[in-house]
Amino acid sequence: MMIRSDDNFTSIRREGRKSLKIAILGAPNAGKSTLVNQLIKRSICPASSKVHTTQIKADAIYCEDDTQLIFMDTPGMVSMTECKRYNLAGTFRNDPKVSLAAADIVGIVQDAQNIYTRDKINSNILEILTEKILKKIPMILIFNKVDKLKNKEVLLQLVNILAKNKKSLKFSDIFMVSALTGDGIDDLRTYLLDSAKPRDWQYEEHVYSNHKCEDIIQQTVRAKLMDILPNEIPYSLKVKLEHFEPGSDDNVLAMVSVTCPKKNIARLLLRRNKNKTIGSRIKQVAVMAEQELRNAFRTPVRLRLMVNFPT
Ligand SMILES: Nc1nc2c(ncn2[C@@H]2O[C@H](COP(=O)(O)OP(=O)(O)O)[C@@H](O)[C@H]2O)c(=O)[nH]1
Ligand SMILES: [Mg+2]
Repeated sequence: MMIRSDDNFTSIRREGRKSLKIAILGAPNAGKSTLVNQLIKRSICPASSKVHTTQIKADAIYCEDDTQLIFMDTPGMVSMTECKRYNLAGTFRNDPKVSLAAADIVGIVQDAQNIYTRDKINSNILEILTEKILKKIPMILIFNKVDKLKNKEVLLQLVNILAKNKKSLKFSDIFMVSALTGDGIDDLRTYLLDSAKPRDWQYEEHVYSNHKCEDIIQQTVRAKLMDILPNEIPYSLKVKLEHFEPGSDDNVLAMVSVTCPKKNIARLLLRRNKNKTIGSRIKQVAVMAEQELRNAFRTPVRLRLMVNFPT
């Protein structure tokens, strides 16, 4: 009899639960990862000013009251040719499709600042939005980087082109946000919370990512290197977590190695910046990554970076 009453208790507790899986798609650099971080209020999806920062899909989880939102951040959509030319992992082509198949709703992120791409939906995205998917899964359009627009009328024009046209995709709703400043983010989150479906949660309440802490640390260091190093240089570096130690009071200690293909790149990282207050570039990377990881894990993080190069 005890067992049955426990069972009932569990099912009653779970009955009120709701969840929603959101696939976030968009061109490289549209701000997908930054947006997801804002929506879940933690920096667990590494973002940078360069393309191809996100190499593999990640679930980012946000819980509020009875509702669980699962955001599926994806690498930016690339064509087969780009994939081959830049030697990108298969995840770049495949992950957006996998996320799409699991989604309750799709958010297409459009960079409203980019005058070359803002008035059309990325062709690689259109390619994977098959008839079947369009019929089954509702879509929302999210204009990002509106903080960069001096003239907001542009947005109205873009809406007309992308959503009010006979040939355009059907969007259930349109949002205008700045993932950088947080503008419009609360509205979008509330909309998603309200759209959640009654069903059990996929993740336990305390889980906020399906990636391991170790992977988030490594990806964050890589993203900061991408922000701080010029041109193609960061793509040639190997970033590896050498040591990871969850400390006593919930804090984290990590050591990450950065292996450079050439000595002059190592020098670039290690040289003191003359007019910057914080010493070398590698020191700057460590400080920025530490800050972001504190925000991700909500616990103190001590990060050591080590630069290796061929002798
Ligand atoms: N000004 C501005 N920059 C943004 C905004 N959202 C993202 N960014 C920047 O755009 C760049 C690419 O962001 P990221 O999230 O890595 O894009 P992703 O490749 O789509 O995941 C980064 O330098 C971000 O700081 C925004 O709303 N406004
Ligand atoms: Mg990204």
